[in-house]
Amino acid sequence: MLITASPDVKASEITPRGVYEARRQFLKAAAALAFAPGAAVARQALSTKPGPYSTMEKATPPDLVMSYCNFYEFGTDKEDPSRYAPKMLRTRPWTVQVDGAVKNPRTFGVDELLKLAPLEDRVYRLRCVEGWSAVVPWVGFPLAELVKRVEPTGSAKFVEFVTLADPKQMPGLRAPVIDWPYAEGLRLDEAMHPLTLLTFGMYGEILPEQNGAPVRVVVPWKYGFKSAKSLVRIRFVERQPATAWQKANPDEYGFYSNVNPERDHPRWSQKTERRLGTDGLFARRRPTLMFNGYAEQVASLYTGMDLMKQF
Ligand SMILES: Nc1nc2c(c(=O)[nH]1)N[C@H]1C(S)=C(S)[C@@H](COP(=O)(O)O)O[C@H]1N2
Ligand SMILES: [Mo]
Repeated sequence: MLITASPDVKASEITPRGVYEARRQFLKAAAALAFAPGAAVARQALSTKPGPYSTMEKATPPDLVMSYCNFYEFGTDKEDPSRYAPKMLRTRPWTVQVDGAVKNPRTFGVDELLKLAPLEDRVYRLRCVEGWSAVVPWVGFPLAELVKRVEPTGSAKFVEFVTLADPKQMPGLRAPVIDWPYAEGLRLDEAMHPLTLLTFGMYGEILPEQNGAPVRVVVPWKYGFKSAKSLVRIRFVERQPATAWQKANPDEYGFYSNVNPERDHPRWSQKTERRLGTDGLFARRRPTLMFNGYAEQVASLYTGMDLMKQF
């Protein structure tokens, strides 16, 4: 089904060196984390081309990205997703319903979706509201490629992302921390921005279950929680959709959630971060950049907005 390495270009030639090394560690880490005996260890390689906007920073070791996760459907501890998702989440068959205010509503099989546009390597920073950050080589294509094909109508102003909520596969749903399903949203222009990635893999392989298999979004200039995992529906709507964390705690989590070091979370400062793997658990923290370092690309989306109020 999935294609292996492209014949003409070697990964080592197109990928920052640190990322290439991290890729080689990926299979080893996948094997170490495979929990149930007989669980699929080898992950499928994805054929990619280098994408624009990649940071040249060193990629976070994949075993950390795969084991220190937020995916509340599998529990609230950072280790819960890697403990439960690989053996509980079934990622095939899988469909994603794309509907709402569009001319061509459609339900895609995930393998069909994956072939909609050429896959790219995008090395992005991810910044979690809890203060940690990571550098991850994601594999996907701009969400705009999908948006163009379904043709939003004039009344489409926002995009809602709805993720799987199946109590049979997701033990975390027993806890009412979130009004399940986990849902997120973007303004249409944010969804169309070339940085917004519909993501199928990381480190050159298909996504591990705990990182949002089989398909998630990655929005690198916003806090990690905007990047919804294990999508089942993408809906175009007229009004700003309610989002999971905003519903749970509107004083702490706004709709925009742009990384903004000037705007403190009510319970902590957001001025600094700790890079997973590189900085060590108790090392000095590094300054957080406005829009997570992507200001040059995205600041113009927010001209005229007060980002302290619309956080
Ligand atoms: N469905 C779903 N998506 C989710 C979450 C979640 O709990 N459920 N957590 C979010 C948060 S808070 C973060 S920081 C990122 C973490 O992605 P990663 O574990 O792949 O690094 O996923 C986001 N997407
Ligand atoms: Mo997060």
